Amino acid sequence: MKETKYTFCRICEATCGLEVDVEDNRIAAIRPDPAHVVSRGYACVKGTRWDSVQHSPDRVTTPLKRVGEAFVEISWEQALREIAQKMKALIAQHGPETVGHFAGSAAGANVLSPIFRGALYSALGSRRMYGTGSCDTMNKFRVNEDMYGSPMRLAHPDVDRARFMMVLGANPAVSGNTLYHLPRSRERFSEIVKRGGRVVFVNPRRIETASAGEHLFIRPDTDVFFLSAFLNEMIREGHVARERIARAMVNFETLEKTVADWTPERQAEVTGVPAATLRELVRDHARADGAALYMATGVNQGRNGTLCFWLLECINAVSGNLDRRGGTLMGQGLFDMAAQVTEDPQMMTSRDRADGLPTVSGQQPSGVLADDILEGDATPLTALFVEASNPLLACSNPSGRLDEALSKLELLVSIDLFRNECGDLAHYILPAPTWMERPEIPYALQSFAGCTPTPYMIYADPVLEPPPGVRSEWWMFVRLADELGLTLFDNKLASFAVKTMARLTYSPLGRLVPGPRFMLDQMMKKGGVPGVKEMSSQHPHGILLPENEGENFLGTERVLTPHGKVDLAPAEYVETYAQQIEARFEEEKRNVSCMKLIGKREMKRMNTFSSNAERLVTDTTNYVYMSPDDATRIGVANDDAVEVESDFGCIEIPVRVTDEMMPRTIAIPQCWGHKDARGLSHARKHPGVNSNLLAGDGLGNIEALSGMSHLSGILVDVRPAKADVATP
Ligand SMILES: Nc1nc2c(c(=O)[nH]1)N[C@H]1C(S)=C(S)[C@@H](COP(=O)(O)OP(=O)(O)OC[C@H]3O[C@@H](n4cnc5c(=O)[nH]c(N)nc54)[C@H](O)[C@@H]3O)O[C@H]1N2
Ligand SMILES: Nc1nc2c(c(=O)[nH]1)N[C@H]1C(S)=C(S)[C@@H](COP(=O)(O)OP(=O)(O)OC[C@H]3O[C@@H](n4cnc5c(=O)[nH]c(N)nc54)[C@H](O)[C@@H]3O)O[C@H]1N2
Ligand code: SF4
Ligand SMILES: [Mo]
Repeated sequence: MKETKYTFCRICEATCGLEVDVEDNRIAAIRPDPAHVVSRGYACVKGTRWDSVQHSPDRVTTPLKRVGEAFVEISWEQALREIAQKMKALIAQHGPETVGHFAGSAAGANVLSPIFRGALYSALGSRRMYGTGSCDTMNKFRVNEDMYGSPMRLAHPDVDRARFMMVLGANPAVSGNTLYHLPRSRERFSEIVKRGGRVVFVNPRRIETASAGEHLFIRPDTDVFFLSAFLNEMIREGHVARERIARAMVNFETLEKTVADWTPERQAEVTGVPAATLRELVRDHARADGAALYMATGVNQGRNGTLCFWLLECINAVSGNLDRRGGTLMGQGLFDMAAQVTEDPQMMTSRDRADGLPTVSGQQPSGVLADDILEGDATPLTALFVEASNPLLACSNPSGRLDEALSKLELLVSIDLFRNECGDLAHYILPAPTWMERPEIPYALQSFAGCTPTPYMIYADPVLEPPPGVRSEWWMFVRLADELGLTLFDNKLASFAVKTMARLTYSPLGRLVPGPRFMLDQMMKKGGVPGVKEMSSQHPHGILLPENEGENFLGTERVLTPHGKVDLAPAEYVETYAQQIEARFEEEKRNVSCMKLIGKREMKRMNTFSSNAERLVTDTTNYVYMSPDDATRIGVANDDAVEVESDFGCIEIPVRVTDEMMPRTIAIPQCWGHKDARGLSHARKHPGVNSNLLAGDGLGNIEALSGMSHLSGILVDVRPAKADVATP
């Protein structure tokens, strides 16, 4: 019998509402949910064609063990027992820090997994948590901690009331936006223009979202100079909220001094943004009744991600736009996650790695993963769990060094829906449910920190029954702790309770024990919204919560710094800035005519994993995009193959010429390169090229304040390929 169910998509942070027809536990159709309280009938093709992933014949539905080159099916009991035994042996030899964990982007959508993952590793005594957070956003968490007192105290633009917005290094219409909830982004940005405001997208590529406003080219990885000059010009012109600064912020004078040398003319030498344009932007920003600057992945992945986000947040704060309607707001979620994480030393920045690199918000830099395995300091990393990730394609992998490292591990466990490239190297693959098979509320930052201009809550029951052989991630972590004899949550009673719950969950008594649904129910009720039963029966499209009117952060106990004020000039940033910025400027001037490589997200592809969806991906390869000027200079045209070479590797890839690209910049859609994917039958047919073979790893290629990998703005040489073959 066909039944229509309501849920929300968890492929990206837009979490659009979906209407799903289900028949015999299979998806018959997926449509955008017109009644969802925020997405209101918007969903993209990745969401509406999710059935192609969900029902892929390649899905792993039972634990697999590698025996030689082959994978054999084993029971959960055997898998957990053998993995725990191996872990015990390695820990006995090297200590608990020999075990690490790597969480990918899809793990971010899973609200329960981190709670139990954290409990397992804390009981184990290992802080070796890596993840794709150091490919996308660790710099932001670092800055939040230093300026506002907690990595999760994260401001978001009040898009629906702003009258000026500047967006650097993000493409929300394609990406669905990050770290705040913004479905229907193009429409909402267009509204700003209709209200008489301005929206400016600062980007080396004329992006899809730019049609909602204006576009301004900037040379990759030079935003730090642009933002310095913007801030300095703003201060010089007196567009500063003196009373707010005096009342609620510290170190304004230091900030003022730090950027004092940056004039619009000076930044123009390397950014490509004319001085007059910058002045006009500063003027309009100051005039607007509500203005917000936002930056994301493209800038985060540069060499100055932390300094850029610091300057950007300072512009928002000093101009008086932080914590006001139409500016940037600090949301309130079901509970105060930002305050709670300050009590967990693992979540606060530490520098206890031997190489001095920081652990930010609980994550060590993924760019040193290969080093930690191949060259390990006191404790070599010999065992790694990879949850919802495909680091071989997603992370910097200079000339395949990460492949070499992962294949040297004594124990590699992939927790995934599929046998991806990392799974091919794994000793065990543990199959997990898809988001359609989990009960859930939206991403932690939305639900627990209120990062959304439209406060709302939604809960979705599973739309489908998972295959009988798959197990939830939270269950795997609890069962492993059980096998290893660890006490979870530092509390014998709580530990006993969750272990018993896990033991029973997939037994015939499973329906009687409180599971994820119960945990979510408790969280929601404590947070003052209806529980799961009422939400699923009465509010399947979500409920709107009271709007955030601002003026509820500055000067309150929600500022979690020791002095209770916003720190405009954390000492380490000022020092780093003083040490690096002039040298980087000189370097940029020297390199002004060199080519730089950036990434490009595509509508139909979610990182590495939608490439196996037949109904989504029909392109046979990825391309390198370049401007007509560059194509003429290099002497290539559409479909010609070029070699792209960096200090770290060389790839061959066909060309697409487009005036979307800023001259001297090329873009290559990342997360392709599936040629060796034995477990991904569709992706293997159109492998494309892995652009991360060109990215560097190790200490010198990591942003030292936050541990972010340098994945955008990489210097490259581009030349016609020697062989006359267009595709790799
Ligand atoms: N369709 C699709 N959606 C996705 C994903 C996907 O793979 N496909 N991935 C998801 C994930 S994991 C994330 S983290 C988010 C990311 O979402 P976003 O933060 O929006 O990231 P991108 O879409 O990569 O956009 C980054 C932009 O930065 C620009 N850029 C590159 N270098 C620079 C620079 O130095 N300066 C400036 N100013 N701009 C620069 C690029 O041209 C690009 O347009 O998207 C999520 N959503
Ligand atoms: N050059 C360059 N490189 C980049 C980027 C860039 O902009 N430029 N972006 C970076 C960013 S922001 C990110 S986040 C990474 C993305 O890197 P990853 O997070 O590694 O990539 P994904 O393809 O999203 O996820 C990988 C795996 O998660 C599995 N999966 C999906 N859902 C679930 C689930 O619910 N549970 C489990 N257990 N597994 C699941 C999929 O099957 C897939 O095999 O790439 C990074 N790499
Ligand atoms: S925009 Fe993101 S959340 Fe919305 S349907 Fe597409 S992938 Fe899903
Ligand atoms: Mo990401």
